Amino acid sequence: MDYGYQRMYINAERVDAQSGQTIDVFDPAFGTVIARVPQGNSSDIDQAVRSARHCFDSGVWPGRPARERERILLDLAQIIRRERDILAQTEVKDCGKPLADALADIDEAAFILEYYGGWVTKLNGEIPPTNPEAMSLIVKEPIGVAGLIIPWNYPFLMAIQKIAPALAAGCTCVLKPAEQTPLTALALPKYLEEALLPPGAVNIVTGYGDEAGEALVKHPGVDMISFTGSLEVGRHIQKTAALQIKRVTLELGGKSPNIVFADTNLDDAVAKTCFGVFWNQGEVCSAGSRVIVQEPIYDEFLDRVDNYLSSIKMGCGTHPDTTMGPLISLEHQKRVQEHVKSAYKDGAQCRAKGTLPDDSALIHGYFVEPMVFTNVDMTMRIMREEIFGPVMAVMPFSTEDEAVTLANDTPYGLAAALWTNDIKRALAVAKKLRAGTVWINDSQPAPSEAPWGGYKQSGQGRELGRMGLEEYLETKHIYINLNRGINTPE
Ligand code: TAP
Repeated sequence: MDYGYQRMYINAERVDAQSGQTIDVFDPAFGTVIARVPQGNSSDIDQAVRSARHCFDSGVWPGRPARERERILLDLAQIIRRERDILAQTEVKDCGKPLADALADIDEAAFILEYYGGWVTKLNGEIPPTNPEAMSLIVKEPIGVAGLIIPWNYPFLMAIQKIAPALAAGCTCVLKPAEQTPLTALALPKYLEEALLPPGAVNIVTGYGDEAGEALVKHPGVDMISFTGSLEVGRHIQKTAALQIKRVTLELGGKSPNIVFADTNLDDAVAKTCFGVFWNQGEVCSAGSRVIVQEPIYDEFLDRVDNYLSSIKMGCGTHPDTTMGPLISLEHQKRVQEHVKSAYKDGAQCRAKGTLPDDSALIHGYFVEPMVFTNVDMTMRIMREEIFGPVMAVMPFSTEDEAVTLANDTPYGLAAALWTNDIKRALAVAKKLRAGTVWINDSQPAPSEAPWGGYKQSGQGRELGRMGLEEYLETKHIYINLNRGINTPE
């Protein structure tokens, strides 16, 4: 499938980059070019921010009656549901994930639009009790123009995860998709127009992070940045935005622990622990890649993981049997292979490997076989650094305290999972884990009604749920002196 040349979207027009330059987009299963998109730079970002600024400052979007804004978000959700197959197929070609996973992403994106659409008419303020001679109105207002910067592992879902709360809050926005995966974002404009979103409310600029992304962060017309991506870039963005005291929310990486106590139901624990490491090819910020297993069940746990590994079917995401696709790019494939080399060098042992696709047509795809390492300790890179690939590391523990210490021994704090049949222990350990999400007897569910975000260096702020909406809001206090009459003009 060739997607040809796809334009960016500024002020409801499809536009080229002002420089005329383009970026090639690859199908990671075959390593072939399937599309070209504009290489936007600071001039294009400036146009997009002006468009978003105008739509916001003129009140075209934030001044619209709440029920009309709600309607537009709900209509957009319906359109996305109608177009789910085509969007999911495009997502598979763009980022390699299996079709079933891409369909689930699109469905969740539609739900997120419905969820935040529902909030639009329910953003009440407060009247706190102060003194009888005054009244304080606490009102919520949109922060203004939001710059939205997203990675490549859930391209469409991440785009909607940011656009939906921004619009629900009354903000307008400029989205910069990842350079590797711009195609489903660029499919959005016709749906936005069908839902009757006004020009300028959503603008989409494709381009490189250090050019278009950097310009978005630096632009004085942008009131906040919502960023999802790596710790390194997140840190840089926070520093840059600090010069303008710009609000920044950061959803960064993780090295999530997965603690398996000996009293757990092993069938469930093994299946979901493996899922939590290997789904989406391990390209998941919350992947539970540090598996910590209590000594009495350590050997049996590993035997069962071997079986899981042999059931993984790698291949092209569009094939119905495929359960694991390629990594996103040649560069990322090399990065993951470097991590594997360093694990060997540090003395880790590869316990089991999956098998690469047997289809010769996929020889140039960016595949890396799933792997399980043992003989690891917390000094090794494999236990400390985010790999963002299908690599599991397993180590034994003895006591509950030891498990908690190992789990928290990381600068990250995005998520953690624990497996036990003892509810008292489950809650006690959950409270001690320093992570934004703790799963008890599960791994990876992230319902969009609940907040998502990290402790420590996994980020700041929250996405999803009501808290995710509040990131796009300002709070205003209006104080009324009730001792003074206010005359209503004739
Ligand atoms: P990054 O390299 O950080 O890129 C993320 C986005 O930032 C891309 O759009 C990128 O543009 C852009 N960018 C790069 N440099 C920039 C700069 N100087 N200024 C502004 N924007 C810039 O991450 P990635 O490799 O795409 O994604 C993997 C990382 O994302 C992992 O660390 C993963 O944990 C994290 N992640 C976190 C979460 C949550 S919810 N916490 C979810 C998914 C992924 P280009 O496309 O040009 O590079």
